[in-house]
Amino acid sequence: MPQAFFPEVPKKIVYGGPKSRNPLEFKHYDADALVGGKTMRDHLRFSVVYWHTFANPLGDPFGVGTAERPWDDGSGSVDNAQRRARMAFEFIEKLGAPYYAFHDRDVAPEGKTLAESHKNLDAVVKVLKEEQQRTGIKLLWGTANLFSHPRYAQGAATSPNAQVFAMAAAQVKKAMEVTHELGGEGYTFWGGREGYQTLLNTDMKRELEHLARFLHMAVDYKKSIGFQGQFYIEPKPKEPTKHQYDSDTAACLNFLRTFGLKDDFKLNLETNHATLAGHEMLHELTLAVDNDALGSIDANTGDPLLGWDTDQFPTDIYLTTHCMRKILEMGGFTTGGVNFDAKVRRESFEPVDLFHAHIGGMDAFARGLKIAHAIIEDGRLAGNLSQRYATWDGPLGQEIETGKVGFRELETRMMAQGDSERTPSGRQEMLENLINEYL
Ligand code: XLS
Ligand code: NI
Ligand code: NI
Repeated sequence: MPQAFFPEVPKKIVYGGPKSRNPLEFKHYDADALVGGKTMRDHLRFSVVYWHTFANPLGDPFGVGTAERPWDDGSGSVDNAQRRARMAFEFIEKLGAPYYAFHDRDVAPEGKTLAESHKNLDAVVKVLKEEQQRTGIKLLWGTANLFSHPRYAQGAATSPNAQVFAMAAAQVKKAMEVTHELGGEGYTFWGGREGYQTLLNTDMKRELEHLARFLHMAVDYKKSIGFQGQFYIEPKPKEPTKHQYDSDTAACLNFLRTFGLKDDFKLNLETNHATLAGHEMLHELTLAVDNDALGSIDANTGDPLLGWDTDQFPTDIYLTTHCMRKILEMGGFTTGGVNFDAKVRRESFEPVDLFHAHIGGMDAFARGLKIAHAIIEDGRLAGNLSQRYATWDGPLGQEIETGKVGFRELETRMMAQGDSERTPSGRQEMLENLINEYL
């Protein structure tokens, strides 16, 4: 398929180095370059999302789509979807990303019946499979869209209607099968409309139990078909519902533990969702890593002045540095990757804008990776942290941590001493400066 859809873009986006002024070259992402003995390609495992990049017309609540997508004839036909699949692979191949991700309904149109929807999906999956084989591009994860169709307006697995739950189950079953068929390394459950608008009409306890039942069914089915991919839950606090059940890392961990699902799921963390939850991405990442639950990331960013999920491409090096620092600290991705769940602005309507956006995101993460690696090698940040907790490694701290003492012993000790010593300075500004030394 030589250059059918993006004639203005070279066959391959190459690494031009930091001095390059070519918008269609990488300045920092050099796939084969080694960082700490591992290639950038393997560290970052970049993934392109089908929904925003290939299937989003760029509409907003005030206006229709603006995107010029010459490969799209607007018919919504299977034929059109197959052509879009070829285009998608031309794009990903030129970009040089090793992975992609999709929802069932991004790749193929929903039919009038479930059987027709399954058939449509199979017809496009055939093309996806061919293109994966042709290019070597792999599927990071698949998922099902359980939020666009009107039947899901009041939830899918958490619908007050058991019929809707059954439809969602059938849809996820099929989406898991095609993910398995395409060799997907994971499968994501984002809550979609699993949440509520008002508690006046909602039995929250029952809905959460249904969600858990649904996920247990998914785990059972996964085992029955021999699908080895990692399951992910993707936290998000609001939008589309006022309260989403999978609101943040802490809520997800609590849910997974309560319902005996912790061992079967990891988290797919998205920066913009962290912001909406009132957390920094670093908080979400840290909590996930601490609980052995970080699987993958949806790399994007919000706008600090806007309160919704703007899903912008990440350009902030501070953010990408923190992301990569946590990922390096956990020993790198296994099944996950840096998945660009991001869309170009409505004003950026030309196909070439899709390249600019991804090149910028990949460069921002490549720089984050190099900087994070250097900060870890430097060792001062980690050294400061262990120093700050040094008393916990001493006799008193160890007695407390190992449960050798209780309130009585501690009171006796402090009575004798009169007061505790003062904790040394937290050195926040010095540490912030340390990070900036590397930016
Ligand atoms: C929406 C979510 C969605 C998931 C996949 O906000 O980020 O795109 O990543 O369903
Ligand atoms: Ni996402
Ligand atoms: Ni999002």
